[in-house]
Amino acid sequence: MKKIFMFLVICMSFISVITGCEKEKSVDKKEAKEKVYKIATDTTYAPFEFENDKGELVGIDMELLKEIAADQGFKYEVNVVGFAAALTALETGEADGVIAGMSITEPRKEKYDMSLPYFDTGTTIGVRKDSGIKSFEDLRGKKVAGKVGTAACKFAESISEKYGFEIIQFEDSSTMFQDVIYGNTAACFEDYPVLGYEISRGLDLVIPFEEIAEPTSYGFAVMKGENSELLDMFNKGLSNLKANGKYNEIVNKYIKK
Ligand code: ASN
Repeated sequence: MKKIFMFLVICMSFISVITGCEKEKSVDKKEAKEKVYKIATDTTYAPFEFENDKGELVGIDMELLKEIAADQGFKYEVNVVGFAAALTALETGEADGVIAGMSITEPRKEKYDMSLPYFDTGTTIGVRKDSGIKSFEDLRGKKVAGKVGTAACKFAESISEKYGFEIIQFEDSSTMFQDVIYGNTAACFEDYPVLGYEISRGLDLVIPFEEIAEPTSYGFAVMKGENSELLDMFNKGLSNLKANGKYNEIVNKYIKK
């Protein structure tokens, strides 16, 4: 009899633990739908985030975020702060998430939780047509440009000693591109989808070789262990958009084959 009683007590407490958890989970979900998530992003980083002729913030990231939020039913606001500042905002809790053409890299995965990959990328360089630069070797003794905190700039740092060049850092990609056009720096290190897109819309630079350094993919980031419900919704929404054709629709709008 005593044994049966003990068994019942254990069962009851187990059930209350389970229902307790369930309750918390459903409150979390409700909160997630009511909360206005703060999403930080880069300044001009076409075709992922940039202002169109009408002054509207558009791009693959912006449209994916909009459709994912609609699909998953969450609210958000976007803060355009620049890439390094977006990461700082995430780290200080001013932002809940970052979408900014952000590469999924090993060091970042230690600090942030990153979504499923949503776009292939990798690093290349942009140079002036008349520069004669055809390889990293040709950068010896020269100044090159990189954007603060980016994977491309970290890659430049990793090979700067080997190829003997100095890196000048910029806060945003457009100023960095202009610096190469003016001839102050000999090359800029940037992601090929971004540089390629800008060249296709008239930026006066060329990509001198085909090899892509450190190929990876873009992902959405939250601080490690935080905002997991937001990351889950992003991943679920992204999968739904891939399945229902909206993902392709958005990408094809910007990248013409
Ligand atoms: N592509 C950059 C990185 O992943 C981010 C950016 O420049 N918006 O580091």
